[in-house]
Amino acid sequence: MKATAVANSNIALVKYWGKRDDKLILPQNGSISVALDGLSTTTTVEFGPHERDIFILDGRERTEEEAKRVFGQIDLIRERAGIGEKAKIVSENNFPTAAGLASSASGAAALVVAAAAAAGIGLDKKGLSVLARRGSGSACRSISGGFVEWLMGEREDGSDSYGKQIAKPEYWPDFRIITTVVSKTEKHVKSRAGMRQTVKTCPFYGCWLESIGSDLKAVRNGIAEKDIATVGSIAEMNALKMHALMWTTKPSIVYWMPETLKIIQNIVIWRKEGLDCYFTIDAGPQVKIICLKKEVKEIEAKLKECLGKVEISQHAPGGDARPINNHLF
Ligand code: 2P0
Repeated sequence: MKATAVANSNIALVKYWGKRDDKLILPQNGSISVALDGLSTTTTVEFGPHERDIFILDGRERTEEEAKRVFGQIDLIRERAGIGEKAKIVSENNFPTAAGLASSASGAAALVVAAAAAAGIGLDKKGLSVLARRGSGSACRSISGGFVEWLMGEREDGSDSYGKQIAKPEYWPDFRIITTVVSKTEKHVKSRAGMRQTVKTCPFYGCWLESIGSDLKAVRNGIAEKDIATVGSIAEMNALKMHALMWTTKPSIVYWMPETLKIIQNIVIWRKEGLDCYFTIDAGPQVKIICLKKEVKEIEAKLKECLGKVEISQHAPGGDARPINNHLF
């Protein structure tokens, strides 16, 4: 009744920002992401004679309130498996949890894969993705590796809203995301609350939804053709559109820091000078750079020149979430 799984984080090229159903976590629009090799969560789940559910993340036992989402997912698995035993869950990220590198996605995906295996329920990738979605929307895109589209679905029960692989990591092995950590300050508005407020108050939300179909199509085609200019430029514009929504939400949500703007302005200049690089930004100040392997060295050198000391790392498309044999306890 014990199992362990590892899952990669993912970065959206076409973003998810807004729900049509808060409880089931059903999105207002489809999104596309790439799994990040080297940024992962490992989780061990054991169902057994524990007095209560226990969740330990990065060496610290979490409070009931902090563990609410995790225990909610465990309840779904218990219900599915028809078991009543309590769970001990130990989880480790190989990157800083609050650095804006999407730990909720890899966390909820690793949890579902480990818990389903520990409970002895066989689920296919679609079933796992639907359950991962219930922990955190973006987590449904971390069950499969490579490039993944979250199909928004139509059904009220959410059974057709899941992450579907559109290209394996080996299909485009030279694709890279460079991550930067410009600030480690905890974000002032969590994604969940921020997107709810945007749907409610942003006057441009309808425009966003109208433009998503063409962004999804262009990025899908760009991936199929391994066309970095198409994927990068559409992803960049899509991220700017999402931040325009955030800025024009009431009260406004501005995640950018001075360094965020400094990097994006430089990327535009470097591109004019002939370097093929594009940016994307999530619900935080960190800038992620979209490029090909052959440009990484030069981009990293330029980033260091522009920012001085900055944490950067490069990530190829990562693999599927999967069970492993090395348990954490
Ligand atoms: C994304 N983000 O597509 C977008 C872009 C942040 C900005 O998915 O409420 O942690 O758990 O579904 O998945 C972050 O939101 O939110 C996110 P919930 P989630 O990657």
